[in-house]
This record gives sequence, C-alpha cells and structure tokens, in this order.
Amino acid sequence: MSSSRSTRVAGAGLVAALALSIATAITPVGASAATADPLIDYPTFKGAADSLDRNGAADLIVSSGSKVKQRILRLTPGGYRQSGSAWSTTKLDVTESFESTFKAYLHHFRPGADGIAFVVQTEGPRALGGWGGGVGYRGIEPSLAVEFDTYQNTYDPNSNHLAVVLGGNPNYQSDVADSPISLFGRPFSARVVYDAEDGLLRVYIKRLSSGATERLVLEHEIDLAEHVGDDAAWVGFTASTGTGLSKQDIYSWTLDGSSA
Ligand SMILES: [Ca+2]
Repeated sequence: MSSSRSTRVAGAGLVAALALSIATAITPVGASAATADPLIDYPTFKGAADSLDRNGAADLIVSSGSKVKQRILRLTPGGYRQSGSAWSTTKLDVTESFESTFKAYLHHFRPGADGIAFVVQTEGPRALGGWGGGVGYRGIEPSLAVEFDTYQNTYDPNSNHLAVVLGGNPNYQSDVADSPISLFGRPFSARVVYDAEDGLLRVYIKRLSSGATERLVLEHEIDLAEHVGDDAAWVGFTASTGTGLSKQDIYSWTLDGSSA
C-alpha cells in the first residue's frame, strides 16, 4: 500500500477524536434521559463476560488506543473472512416499545469491510451468520437486522449505507438509505427506536463530535413480535469481514425496554 504515511497521520487524529468522544460521553446526559434503569446498560463492557454471549470472532477486549483504554466489544479483530455475534443474556419483550443506543467504531485497514448490524432474533444465543456480505447475520432466522454496511456487494447501493433486513438475507433490503456520515474511520452513535403501538422502527445516526446533529435515516413499519414469531427475543450485534477487513468495535450500549 502506498498510503502508509497518511494512514498513520489519520490514525493519530482518529485516536484523539475517539478520546474526545469518549470524554464527552462521560458528561451527564440531558433531559431526555429515561427515569427507569435501562434493561441493558454497558457504559463500557467492563464486567460484561457473564451477561453477553459471544460467538465466532467476537470478544471482549481492552482497547489498545494510546489514549482510550477501556473494555469494549470487538466484533471482528481485523482478520480475513471473520464473523462475530454477541447477544445479551437478558431477553427483550418485543411486544413492547424499546430504544437501543450504541457507540461504534469501524476502523483499521481501508477500505472498510463489511460492517456491523444491530439484530433482534429468536434463533438463540449461539446464532452466528455468514462472513463477507453476510455482515455476520446472513442465515439468522427469524431476525430483524439494522445494518451499517461499509462494503458494496452487488445487491448494495454503495459502500456507506444503512438498511433494514428481515429474515437474515442481506440480498433483500426491506428499507435502505445512504448514511449521512461516514460509517468507516470515525466513531459514531446510533439509536434504534421501536414504537410497538404504531409498529414503527426508526434508526438515527450521529457523529461523535461536539455539536453533531442526530439524523433520522430509516423509518420502517413492522410488527416485530409477529415477524420474529415470539414475544421474547435475543438482541445484540453482528459483524463480518471478507477479503476487505476492519476492526469493528462497540464501545457502549444501552437499551431501554421491557424484560421478556
Ligand atoms: Ca455489503
């Protein structure tokens, strides 16, 4: 690769940006904070080993950045043809509304591949899907995946998009939209909100820099309990790499909802 020097320079900037975003995250939350305790709450992934089932390439590690050292969920460690998944041992009642917020950082080699997904599924705590364009959820069924896709497969619009995918088949996107921010190379925050009463799923994304605005990217009508065939579902993340590869990290995760 001819760009090792510029990659190193950019990398130093990214570590600083990430340090800033983590520091920002420690400040008290605003008026929108829920009054009840979250059902799932990982400000970091310290102590998560017993409450998070990991499969494939996924692991809990201490991030090796020079300025940020904390326990994170690394879904893929940056090898070829990897897939990883992680599911909370706390099952979610999908007949009720919920809100899931997480911070992710997809980085390492350019171009990035293949991306991550926030997944609700009823296959089980060992569910693990295909590598490459499968984003770690291909074949997990029944499932709802909200994917953050950094690699353009033949069925994808581009290499920086979000999609709602049902039934574990990324070849068919129920809804798809360009990401308003770069998914690769900079940390971002995403929020998936399900309104059970209206049967509406909304996906928001935000850069982790000061003054960044959160954007609504996807809005999808779905009866989630009917789709996954049960009131109780596993919830978590998947990711994959292929011939392109990334380190794909979740730094924090909070879910407000009802226990199944
Ligand atoms: Ca893709």
